[in-house]
Amino acid sequence: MSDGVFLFFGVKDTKSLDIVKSFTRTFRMPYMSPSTPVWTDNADTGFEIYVKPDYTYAIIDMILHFEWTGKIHYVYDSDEGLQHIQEVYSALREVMEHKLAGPTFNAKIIARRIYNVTHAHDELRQLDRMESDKEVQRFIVFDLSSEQAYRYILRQIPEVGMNKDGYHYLMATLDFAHLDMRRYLHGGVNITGFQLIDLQSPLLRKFIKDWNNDIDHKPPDDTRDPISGTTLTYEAALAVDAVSVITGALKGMVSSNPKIFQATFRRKEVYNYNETKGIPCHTTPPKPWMHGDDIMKHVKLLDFEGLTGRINFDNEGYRADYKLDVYTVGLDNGPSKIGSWTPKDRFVSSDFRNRTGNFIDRNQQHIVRITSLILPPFLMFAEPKDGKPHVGNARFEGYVASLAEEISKMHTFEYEIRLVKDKQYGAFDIKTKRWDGMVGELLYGEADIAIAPLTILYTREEVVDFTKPFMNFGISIMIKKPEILKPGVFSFMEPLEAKIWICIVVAYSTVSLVLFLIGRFSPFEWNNASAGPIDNQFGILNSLWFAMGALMLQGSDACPRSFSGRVIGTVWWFFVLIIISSYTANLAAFLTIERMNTPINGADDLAAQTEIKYGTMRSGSTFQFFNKSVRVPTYQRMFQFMESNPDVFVGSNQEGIERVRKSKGKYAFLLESPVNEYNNNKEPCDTIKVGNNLNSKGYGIATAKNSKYSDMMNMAVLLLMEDGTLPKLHRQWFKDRGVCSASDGDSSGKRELSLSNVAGIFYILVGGLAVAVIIASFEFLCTKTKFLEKTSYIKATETVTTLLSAASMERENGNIANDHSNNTINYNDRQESTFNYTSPPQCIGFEHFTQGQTEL
Ligand code: CWD
Repeated sequence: MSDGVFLFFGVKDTKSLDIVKSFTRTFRMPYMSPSTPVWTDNADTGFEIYVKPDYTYAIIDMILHFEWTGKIHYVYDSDEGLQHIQEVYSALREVMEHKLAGPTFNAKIIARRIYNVTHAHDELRQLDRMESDKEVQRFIVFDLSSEQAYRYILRQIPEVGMNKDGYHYLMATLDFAHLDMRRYLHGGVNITGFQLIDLQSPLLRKFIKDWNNDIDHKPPDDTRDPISGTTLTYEAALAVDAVSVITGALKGMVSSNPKIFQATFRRKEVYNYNETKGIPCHTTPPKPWMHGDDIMKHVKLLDFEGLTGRINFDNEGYRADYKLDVYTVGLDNGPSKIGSWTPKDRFVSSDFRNRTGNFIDRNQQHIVRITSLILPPFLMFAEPKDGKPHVGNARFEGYVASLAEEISKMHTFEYEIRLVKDKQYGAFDIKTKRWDGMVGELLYGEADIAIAPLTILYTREEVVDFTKPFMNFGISIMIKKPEILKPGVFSFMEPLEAKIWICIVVAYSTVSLVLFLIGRFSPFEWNNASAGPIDNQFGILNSLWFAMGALMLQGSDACPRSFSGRVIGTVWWFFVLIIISSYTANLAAFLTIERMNTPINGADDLAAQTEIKYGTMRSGSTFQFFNKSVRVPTYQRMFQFMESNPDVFVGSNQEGIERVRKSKGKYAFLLESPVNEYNNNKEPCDTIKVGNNLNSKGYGIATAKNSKYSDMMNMAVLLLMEDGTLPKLHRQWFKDRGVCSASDGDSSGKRELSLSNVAGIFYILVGGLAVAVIIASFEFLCTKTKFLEKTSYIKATETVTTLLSAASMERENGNIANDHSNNTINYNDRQESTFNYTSPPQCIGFEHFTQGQTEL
């Protein structure tokens, strides 16, 4: 370092790990290693760059893919190998604990270290003897530290007779295509391994051509690769790529700042911070390398195609998007590619192989494996016929089973419906770095087609192919069906809201008052004395009576005489006309339609409360929808609520629906609309869908990426949609099997009027009668007093009459002048017309008594 270095380039193993780390960290000195990455829990690496990709998870995935259940002998020869065992062991333990590879998968790792490959012979013999049972399949992983070691082991295996049927080897080499497999072609043994360099890559071919032009041509030796004819090992390719990484990073630094190294080079020496020559290790405090951080930054920015595939690094300095081709050698089969492995998609098969890794006879017609899951009415177990259980595809019925049959008829292929092992749709698990569910089965070659309510999602489309949607849907809300509202006795009041009733009362009072005032002030409301007795009909009671008559569409005998009074009458009648028509129009609907007391009418209602809990399926696109809805505050709030109450999530749709049914209205389930609508139409008819769908998505048929089935399935979906088969299947499985009638809870169900609907008007009638009787009693009491008064008045009149007749007699006798002009009598300051009293004007009532002076 004191001579001046830009970065270290060297091998690193577990023994030197701490020293290297300590140096790189203290001096901020990048360290590029072609060794297998050494993973540590300690996060403060920071200055290490690994050009060799990690393949531990590739080993795990191959074990899972071939379902190596039972003992797995893990043979290794270095500390790195030991570290891999630990990772493989803990990953498999997790897979078994969570039954991610099915309930029967059970692998037991037995570690065997070989200290010297020359002694591997004895180890292998011991291993062969251990498993003497001929029927037992022997699974062995070789994780060796050098390519020479693999070559050596491959020479030893036939010597101990372990190159025969029943042996399965997994070589953790990255140079499988370079291994000599000629002695393994006829023994029946299966050997799988990885290949880092893509031997078909044009870049590699160009590199080799250039290289061969640069060096003396040598005749091909017998270690030449049988596939490509190149002898370039992956280690050499990694060295080339490592140099490209360094030059790429330095170029990047210069292009972002052309003067970056100006102060670094002086008199052909490297200076640090313009101060020290090189980077002395003994200064206190240590002076770090001035370009260390910048070099690391530019290394991590690199992304280019190298000889070992795409080269880019993650934040910790490990290769990010690399690809390992997976090759196998089997009976009479030379090394052939069976798929590829990437850190993101994991193992993607490109060949048909059975579970133990044997090739399926290619001439034999392949039975298409359709993966799906049980979810009525998409897929259900068919009822046994005549007590006999069904076999094969007849075990299933439903939309998916019918659709699979239609497609198979169209493209004439044989198929087998299988249920997805983990009952999942398909999500990427960050922990195991694997896709689960149906997507995982397609990706890892365990199924050919997925026909199920599988949502077309961007993340899935990246790893599998989807057809056009065969059904559209949206996320919807299912709640327990609320009680039907009992009609209230005053339900005839419901057509108008309370505010309108109040306004009508206010309008009525105001109109009556204004009419009364106008009656008082308008001279035209008063009968002129010359035209008859002075009279005004619109006292307060008559005004109220007039307005009420109009409101009840009955009218009254009192009519305004003045123009102003008639204007009031006209506008009031018009008002009444509109109000009554509106009321009548609404009344029928309010009395005859049953309504429910629905507490939730949509997502906003759900989000605004916490009393009714709500949740989704724990995995699946519905969960993802809420998880990713960062732009819609309502959905974001809903997800926060669900996350803080994790018990609201359920494992399956059936569980969610059952929970809605049993939670007495305190749980709402968010699920996809077809399943929601189907279940609401099934016994016991106690759930309903509320509100609009929250989004709009489609279910598609999925196939492995670029699979031969992709186009076939897409065409089938389009054809079946166009010829009406898909709508027919939808009707058959979703609509025709419904059992709940509209009256079982449809909010628009019509029915007869019940007494309780109209009971209120009977109450009003009875109440009115009672009030009338009471008032009549008061009237009677009032008039009785009057009657008594009147009786004395009559007596007085009789006296006057007597007097008058006496006077007349006297006049006849010549005593009194004949004067009829003033034949009135004062009675308690009131003058009452006997005619008027016995025959009062209609509808005037008590008013009659208050009119003051009247002629007798
Ligand atoms: N899925 C879901 O997430 N919610 C649902 O209600 C139903 Cl029916 C299914 C799974 C989803 N379709 C997927 O593909 O993930």
